[in-house]
Amino acid sequence: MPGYDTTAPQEQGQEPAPVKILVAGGFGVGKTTLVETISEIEPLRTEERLTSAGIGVDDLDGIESKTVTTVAMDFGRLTLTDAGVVLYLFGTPGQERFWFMWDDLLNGALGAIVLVDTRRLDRSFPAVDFFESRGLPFVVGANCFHGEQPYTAEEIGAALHLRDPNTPVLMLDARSRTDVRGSLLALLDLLIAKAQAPAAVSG
Ligand SMILES: Nc1nc2c(ncn2[C@@H]2O[C@H](COP(=O)(O)OP(=O)(O)O)[C@@H](O)[C@H]2O)c(=O)[nH]1
Ligand SMILES: [Mg+2]
Repeated sequence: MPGYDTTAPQEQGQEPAPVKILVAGGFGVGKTTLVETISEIEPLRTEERLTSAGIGVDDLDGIESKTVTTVAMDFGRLTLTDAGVVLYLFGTPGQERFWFMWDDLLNGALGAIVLVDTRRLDRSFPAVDFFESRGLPFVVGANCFHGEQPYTAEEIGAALHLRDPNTPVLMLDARSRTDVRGSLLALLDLLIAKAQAPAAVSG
């Protein structure tokens, strides 16, 4: 398939373990941007131009210059050689009309990153609720849209009513490779910590 990177060295003959990660959050929080920023393959995306057909369905209130929307999902890949894993990133569709896909997307996923825009935090509540109810570990990425974030991680966590107060809340710019990589590594750390923790409390 054109665009696929076949040059990644597999030293020691050790195949990196595939890890499925979901990238979720409300409409316009930066999911497509995040997958594009970090993917080592040309990200697959299914986008359509927002048209009058989306009025009332896609709530554009306060979202500047957004003219395309992800219809189904974004897909990207990132090999983390040191960690011995290859991440498969699935950007979930933000709009409520695609909720029926979420259970399928959850299939085989080990963790998620929930992006939030603190100017419109409510748009990411459904993603938080969904992962908490399904028990999927996640980190929160607070997208700093104007280069700054007026709230602290603690304030954002409290405003999101995170069930697990130890859920990492990270400040990031979805356009920054360093930031996105850092948030994915934080998620991996969380997954490893959960895997090593003695039998987790179940609700
Ligand atoms: N300033 C800034 N703009 C961003 C950031 N992330 C995304 N954007 C912009 O916000 C808009 C929505 O992002 P998009 O990735 O399409 O959101 P999605 O609906 O969650 O996929 C786009 O115009 C992006 O260029 C960010 O971290 N900082
Ligand atoms: Mg998108």
